[in-house]
Amino acid sequence: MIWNRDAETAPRAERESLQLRRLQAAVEWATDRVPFYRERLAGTAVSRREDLRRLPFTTKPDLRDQYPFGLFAVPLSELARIHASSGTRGKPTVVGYTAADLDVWREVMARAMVAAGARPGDLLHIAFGYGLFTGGLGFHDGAERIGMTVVPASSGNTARHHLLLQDFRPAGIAGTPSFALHIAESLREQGGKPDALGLRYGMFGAEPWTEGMRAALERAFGCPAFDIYGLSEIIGPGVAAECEAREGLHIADDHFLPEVIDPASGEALPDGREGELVLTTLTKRALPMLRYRTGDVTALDLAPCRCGRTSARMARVKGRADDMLIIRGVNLYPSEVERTLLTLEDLVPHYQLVVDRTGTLARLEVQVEPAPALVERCGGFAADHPALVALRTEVAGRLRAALGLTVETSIVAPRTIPRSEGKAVRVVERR
Ligand code: DLL
Repeated sequence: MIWNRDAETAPRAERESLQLRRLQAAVEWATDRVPFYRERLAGTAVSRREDLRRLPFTTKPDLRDQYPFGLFAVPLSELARIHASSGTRGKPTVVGYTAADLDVWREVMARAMVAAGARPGDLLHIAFGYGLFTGGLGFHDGAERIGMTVVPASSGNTARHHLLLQDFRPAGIAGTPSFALHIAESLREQGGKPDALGLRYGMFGAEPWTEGMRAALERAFGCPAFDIYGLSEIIGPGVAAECEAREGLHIADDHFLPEVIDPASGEALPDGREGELVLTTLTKRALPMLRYRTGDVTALDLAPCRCGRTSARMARVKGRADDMLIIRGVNLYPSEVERTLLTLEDLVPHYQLVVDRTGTLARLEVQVEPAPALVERCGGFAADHPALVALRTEVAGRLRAALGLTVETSIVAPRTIPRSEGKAVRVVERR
C-alpha cells in the first residue's frame, strides 16, 4: 500500500518541476519574512534547480545564534506548536510549526509508516519520548492521520512497556533501536517472549544503527524492522523512510529537497557518492530552512525503487560527520565498530567506545558484554575464563581487520554497559 500514490509515484520530471516551483516560493517566503535570510540572499534569484547550489548554507550555529525564535517566518501567534532538540551542551535548538506545517508532518509520517506496513485500525505502541523531542508526537500524529490506534507509552519505564506489549498486543512498535532492543532483552530475561508478542513491524530511528542491529531487532521481536530518519530542524521524523524493498530510505522530496556535499569543501557531490546531507524545506512555513547542513553522512540514489515510489532515496545514515573519531590517524564512525560487533553471536548487541584523550595520542577502548548463554556455559562471569579470553582475542582480531586499527578490547561483566532509554550514548570521552 502507498499512502499518497500521486505524490509518491509522480514521474521524475513532474517531481522536479514541482520542486523548482516550491523552491522559488520557499526562497521568496524566507527572504520576505526572515531578516537573516533577507540579508544573506539579497539579489539571489532561483530560476533553475541548479541555482540552489548558489544559496549559502544554514547551520546549527545559525540556529543557536538566533535562539530562540530569530529564524521564524511567522509571528508566534501563528504557531501551532514548538519542539526542541535537547543538544548536549547549552541551549536547545528550538523549532516551530504552523497548523499547515503540522499537516505536512502528519502527511510525511503517514507515508513513512504505511511504507513500513502500518494500516488503518492497527494498534501502535510508541516508545519514543514525548515532549519537546519530536519522536513521540511525530509518530503519534502520523498514526492518527492513518487512522491507527495509538498507545502513547513514551520512553523510560521498561517494565511498563513489557506489560503494555504483552497485554495489548500491538501490531507495530516504534522507538529508538537501542531502547527497543533493551525492552526485548529485559523482557526475555524476565521469562517473557518478545518474539511472540504478535508484532508485525517495528519502526526505528533517531540514532545511527546498522544491518547487524536490524538483524538483532528482527530476531528479538520476530518481525521486520524499518528505518525512519528525520531531524527537528527540518520537521522531525518522516523526512525519509524505508519501504518493503529496504534499499535505501525514500525522501519526501516534494517537501524536503536533498543534496549531498563534500563536508570539507561544501561542493555538491554526484549521486551515489557519500557525503554530508543538506536539506532545503520546500513547504515549511514557520521555520523555512534553506540548505541546512544536517551533519549526517549518507549518499543519494535517484533511480526509481521497485516498490513504485519515485522519490530520491538515501542510504542508511552512517553517523554524524562530527561523531567521526580520529584514532592514531584512522577515521572511524561508531557505526563501523557496531557493524563488526553485531556479527558475533557471543556478544550482546550493546557496546561502548571509551576514548581516552589524557595522553598525547587518543586511545580507543571498545567495551562489550558476553551473551547470557556464553556466561552460563562459563558457569558465571570471570574475565579470565578461557572462553572469555578467546572471545576477547576474536573481537580484537575482527576489529583490527575491519578498521585497520588495533583497539583495546574489554569484555565487561553482564549489564555493565548502560542501556539506553532514548538515544544511545555510544562514545564516552575521557579527557
Ligand atoms: O531524532 C527525529 C526522529 C525521531 C527521527 C524519531 C526518527 C525517529 P533530532 O532529535 O533533532 O530528531 O535528531 C536528529 O538524529 O540529524 C541524525 O543524526 C539522527 N538520526 C535521526 N534518525 C536517524 C536514523 C530526531 N534513522 C538527528 N538513522 C539526525 C541515523 C538518525 N541517524
